[in-house]
Amino acid sequence: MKYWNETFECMPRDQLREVQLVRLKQTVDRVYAQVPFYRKKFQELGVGPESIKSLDDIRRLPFTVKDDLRNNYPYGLLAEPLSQIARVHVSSGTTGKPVCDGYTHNDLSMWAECVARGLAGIGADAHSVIHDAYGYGLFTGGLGIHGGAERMGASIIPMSSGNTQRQIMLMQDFKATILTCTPSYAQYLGETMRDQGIDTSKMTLKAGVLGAEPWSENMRRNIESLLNIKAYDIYGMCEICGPGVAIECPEQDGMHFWEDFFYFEIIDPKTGENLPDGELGELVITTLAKEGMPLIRYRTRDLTRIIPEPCSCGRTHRRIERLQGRTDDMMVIRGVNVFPTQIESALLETGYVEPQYQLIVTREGSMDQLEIKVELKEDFDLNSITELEDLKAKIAHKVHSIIGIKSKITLVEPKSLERFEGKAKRVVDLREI
Ligand code: DLL
Repeated sequence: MKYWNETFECMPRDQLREVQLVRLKQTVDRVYAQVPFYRKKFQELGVGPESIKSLDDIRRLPFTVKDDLRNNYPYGLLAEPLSQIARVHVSSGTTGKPVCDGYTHNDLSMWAECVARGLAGIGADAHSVIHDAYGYGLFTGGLGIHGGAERMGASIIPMSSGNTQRQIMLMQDFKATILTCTPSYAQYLGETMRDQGIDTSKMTLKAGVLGAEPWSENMRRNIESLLNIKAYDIYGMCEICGPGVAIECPEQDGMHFWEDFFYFEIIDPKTGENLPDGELGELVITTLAKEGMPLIRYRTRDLTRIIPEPCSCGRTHRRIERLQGRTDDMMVIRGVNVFPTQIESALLETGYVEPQYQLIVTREGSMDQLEIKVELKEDFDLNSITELEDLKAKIAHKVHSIIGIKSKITLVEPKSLERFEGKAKRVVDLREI
């Protein structure tokens, strides 16, 4: 099965844009009539449903930001009465009042369709056994993959996160063919299997559908070789619908976003101006078919670019490039913008270290300092202090060539840094600014 829904996945682009326009108008009508927050914002700008005559008119509408969701917590942005809301999810990693979303039955169905398209695209079918190790619960990962897997008729193992030993046992016993979890957890599962002498080439596992956090191309190669799988990137967020908003196809060259359900724009995060396809900026998403909590021009804070070229897989829906990070996890060190994924990529390129690292930023006087703690590869033999210093210098040089600033490299014992079952926490910023 190459496509789950060929009619929509391969729809000619002019038709797809017609579908988008019809749905955009419906969405604007819906929020104007049913969500006082939007009506007020639209009125302040002098726009309304009649303002939308073409897709470009979307630029006349106001942005929605995360604080709007927080200020209207928990149900203020719902466009349906609570009686129509089938499920509520919450975004991960937030402190204080969370960002949440309410989904109607139709929303859950649309979400399952997004995930089913993605799973079918990477080769899943009714014979697949999907080991779903994303957390189940308020986080959208576990239940999101679950809904899509059920929709497409695969066998699902609703494992959830945690208990690594049991994960490994059940993956083998139940003959899992697809693993779904965060990239950092896939890495950890792979390392643990390697340490236990498990020959992953004898396992049934073929693919991983990994996302929920930024990861580098080098990390992908590492996971692919550890687990003997093809690893695919999947993107999404609680406010839009969890995993499946965008996902890679077998080409592994960017994530298709489902344009019949979502309208993507890229803006300059500083000025809010729209950027043309191909340029890096902040992703802004408008939902086109959501009922429970439709969002207009939602600023995701995620940084990526839209790949304008068509994909050879045949899908007409455009792609976004692997995410670079979030505007809010970008570190500014000595005035230079640095993303953890850039450092990850540099570290792995050296070939000396494991993809297990921690970035510690401090300030001495007025000078920012970056320390990179990274685990040395287990089979690496160091015979003298000179060799150790030499190795650190080589790694620091590589990192410097990519991010343009000097760092202190601290090599730590294999397996000494904390491992994560969900999203990894790599940055410790100790600066008091
Ligand atoms: O992380 C939904 C998800 C679950 C996606 C499982 C993929 C797989 P939230 O907890 O609301 O939802 O966090 C959303 O995570 O804005 C991005 O910053 C980040 N993120 C999600 N997927 C990716 C990815 C889920 N593939 C936030 N690459 C988003 C990089 C990602 N960052």
